[in-house]
Amino acid sequence: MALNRDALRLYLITDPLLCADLGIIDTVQQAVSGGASMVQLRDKHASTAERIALARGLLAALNGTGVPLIVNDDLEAAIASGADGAHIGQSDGDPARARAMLGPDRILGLSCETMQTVLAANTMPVDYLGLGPVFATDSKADHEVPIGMTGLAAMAANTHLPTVAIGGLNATHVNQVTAAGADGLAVISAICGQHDPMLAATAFCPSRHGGTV
Ligand code: TZP
Ligand code: MG
Repeated sequence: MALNRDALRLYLITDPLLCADLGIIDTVQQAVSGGASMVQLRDKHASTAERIALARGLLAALNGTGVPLIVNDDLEAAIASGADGAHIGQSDGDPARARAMLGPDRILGLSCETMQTVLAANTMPVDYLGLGPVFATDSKADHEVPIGMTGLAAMAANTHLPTVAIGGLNATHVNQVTAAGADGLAVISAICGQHDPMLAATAFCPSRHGGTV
């Protein structure tokens, strides 16, 4: 399992509607120029063939950057495209089965919305946990009850696995999320659909613009 914890620092998740103007590939390229350190292709309505094609395009765009590409929900697309891994939720099947399909080297992420699921994940063959939603968000329909920064801290303290916080987060939350013990922030709307995705990503990465945070 080949995940570098640092890759979770700024995890961009793509949304086809929010990225419609600029396009997913340009959005990702600009965000990575601004410091996005991991990318997830997430499109609930695409076919596997469409996901494979888009993932291949993204892999070409990311080539040489060292930024891993993860495919949401679709193990077949992750494998066929040559992506670096897959991300699944609690209702997307057994993580052990996902691991068996992906093999030992691809990255496998799992979403956890409760402490119970975090504790269960501690003995599962996954590489990182997505914890949230921290705050309510319009980017995910019917999301679970927000855990808040307090819930995030409790959940991060109860796992040895790398963690990324998700849900309603923007650049103003970097310090709080770090203090809560998560390795990074996963975001959709703070970057996708923003006028300047590079600038939007840079705001999460103080060292890139000489900040002191
Ligand atoms: N899972 C939990 S919240 C969420 C997902 C995919 C959406 C996060 O989007 P945003 O715009 O960063 O709140
Ligand atoms: Mg899912």
